[in-house]
Amino acid sequence: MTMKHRLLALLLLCCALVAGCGRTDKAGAGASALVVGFSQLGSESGWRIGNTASMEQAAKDWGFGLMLENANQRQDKQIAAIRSFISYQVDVIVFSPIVQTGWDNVLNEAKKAGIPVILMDRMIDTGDDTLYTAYIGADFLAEGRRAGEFLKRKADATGAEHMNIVEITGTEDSTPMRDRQAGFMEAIAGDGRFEVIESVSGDFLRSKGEECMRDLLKRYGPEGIDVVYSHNDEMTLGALKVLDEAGLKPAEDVILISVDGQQEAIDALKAGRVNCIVECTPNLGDAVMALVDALSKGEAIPKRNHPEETVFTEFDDLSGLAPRGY
Ligand code: GYE
Repeated sequence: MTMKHRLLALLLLCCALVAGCGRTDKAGAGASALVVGFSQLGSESGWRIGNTASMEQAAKDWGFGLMLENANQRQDKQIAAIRSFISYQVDVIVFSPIVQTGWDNVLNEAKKAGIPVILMDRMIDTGDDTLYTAYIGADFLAEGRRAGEFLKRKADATGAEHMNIVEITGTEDSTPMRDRQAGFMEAIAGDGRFEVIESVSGDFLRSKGEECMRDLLKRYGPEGIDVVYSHNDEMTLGALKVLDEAGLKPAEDVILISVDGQQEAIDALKAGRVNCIVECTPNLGDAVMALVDALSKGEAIPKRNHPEETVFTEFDDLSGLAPRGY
């Protein structure tokens, strides 16, 4: 960290402390100077931006100071952010690990410093479960299964005998990528109607989703792809652009299954341009801060916490759906 960064961080911390003082927090405990260090992994999607906003709002609502660092998709930056939270002795560290591996060292440092760690949104691979206090995030396996279940329902409805599926995956080695894939494969396993002809990584980015779709279409031709299963809405929106340009009718010529439920994709579903969106909620902030609050009072908290999620499909009446907010 440069001197300038250090001063800025100190200033942010002071603001956080001042903001925390004199405010009645949600739990009614009165003045609170609790500081949460939050390492966000990036701003790659509408989901991620919504998630950051949810954390900021919840910190305000609970009267906690929030030191927020955005790693712009780099694991080394996340590790550096966690180290800075340790040296500032924040009360709790919350972070959203970009990939599953490579966290043991820095988490051991947090443990030695006695700072509890909450994993938010994504999990880590570790042989030592004591390196984090709790995980809060979606059940990505269940999300993948929901995507597969929809496809079976769709195939039943159309009477299709064979479907060529291409999968556009999220960031390699990330929890949602691994488990959305595994859950989907599990749901369609043993059903001879389905063949996954290729999986390519679109890194959860709209631009890469577009690139992947262009390349897949070039290689398999418009007749060669029946289904696109995309691990998030941003990549789906990128793929939609390519299908439009190729003169194909999205959701008719090619079945589109997506994950997240951000407003732009829901609008596309309502317009008949996407077939199914598995919900993944970014609104985790309030539940995270409730865990922080419980920890600060010395209460035991559950190790795994999943929000409730649903699925939106072309078979549903979505006219009453509230604005998504992300
Ligand atoms: O689905 C995607 C984002 O980890 C659940 O990351 C999150 C995923 C989300 O970039 O849009």
